[in-house]
Amino acid sequence: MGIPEKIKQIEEEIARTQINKATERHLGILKARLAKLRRELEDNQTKGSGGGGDGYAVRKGGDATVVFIGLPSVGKSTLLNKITNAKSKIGAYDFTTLTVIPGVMEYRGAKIQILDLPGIIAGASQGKGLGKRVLSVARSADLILFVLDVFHPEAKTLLLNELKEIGIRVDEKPPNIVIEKTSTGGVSVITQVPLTKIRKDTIRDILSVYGYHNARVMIREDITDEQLIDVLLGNRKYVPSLAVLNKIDMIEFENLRKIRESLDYYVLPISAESNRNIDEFMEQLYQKLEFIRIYMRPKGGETDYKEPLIIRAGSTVGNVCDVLHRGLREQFKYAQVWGKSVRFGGQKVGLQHKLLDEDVLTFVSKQN
Ligand SMILES: Nc1nc2c(ncn2[C@@H]2O[C@H](COP(=O)(O)OP(=O)(O)OP(=O)(O)O)[C@@H](O)[C@H]2O)c(=O)[nH]1
Ligand SMILES: [Mg+2]
Repeated sequence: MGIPEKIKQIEEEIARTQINKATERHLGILKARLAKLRRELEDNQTKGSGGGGDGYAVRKGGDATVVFIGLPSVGKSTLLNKITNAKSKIGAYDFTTLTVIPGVMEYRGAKIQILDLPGIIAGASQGKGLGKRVLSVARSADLILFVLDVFHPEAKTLLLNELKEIGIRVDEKPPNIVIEKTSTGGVSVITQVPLTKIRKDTIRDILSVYGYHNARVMIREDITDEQLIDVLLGNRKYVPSLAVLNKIDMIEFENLRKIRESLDYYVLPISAESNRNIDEFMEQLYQKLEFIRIYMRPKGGETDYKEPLIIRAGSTVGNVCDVLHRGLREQFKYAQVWGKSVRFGGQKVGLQHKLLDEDVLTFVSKQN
């Protein structure tokens, strides 16, 4: 039996099996096997096409990358053209955009790369429409923007599922699990919180599907079997998101209120065509990307407050080195920082030091 047939067999068995206490453990094993087979299939496919078959080639640029995901004709290209210098084709028919169209949104000193994609339809992750290649562009995104319209505000659920199928976890954190292989002793599971969604024997079963027969597993949060499988597969991407509801010019305010009430997720109402809420949209995009501004001060010189360096929150002095130029790390002796991240102005810090918004930074290299 080939891999696709095995996958089909397990999928059918899962569909047939009722979920209850008695079948829980068996289902866990089935899910683990299914995920493993799917990855094998994927690996074979990418090998067959020379390894480059996964995704359109787009070089990341700017200070962050945002990817537009939405059904066809919801106004993705209209929105891209509104906020960037790009001229993506707009049409009153589905699949107007056929490839990745990049644009750059300049906002508050940040250059945000925006990628407009072809529309996504149900089954895209299995290759429908322009499918998998389109979705996989989102793997490299710093933020996914769900573009919904007033006619299909519920589409986010479908889009989330398609992304999930290709290994993208939206608005989730990587599960807090550490797995260490050991040479003997079987699988020991150490939990720091009570587990309510998975049993310890299921954990052992799933691990054994992935060839772990001796291991120490440290679990620091209440996880599901799917989350454990994600960790074992190791190729999941965790990407935050924002959602807009476009074409609000086409409905009455009362209707808009009802739509928003019916959704269990937040949407920012906009109209790309009639320019409504676009400023607020750009602001929310910027906020969601969590940038911080760093002012550089040359040693013994004046701070440059005019052109701050824009980096993502959580960045270290070492990250700034990498952004500025290669070789800076090798030359690095120490840095001095003034601002919120230090206890006193001019404090000496190392490469691991985490910077905060509006810090002033001076590099001292080995030569001086
Ligand atoms: N009324 C109204 N129409 C809009 C709005 N935004 C886009 N449109 C129209 O919706 C249609 C589709 O717009 P596109 O920007 O091409 O949509 P898309 O999501 O890029 O579509 P695909 O590339 O096919 O996936 C066009 O006729 C646009 O003029 C809006 O805010 N209000
Ligand atoms: Mg388009």
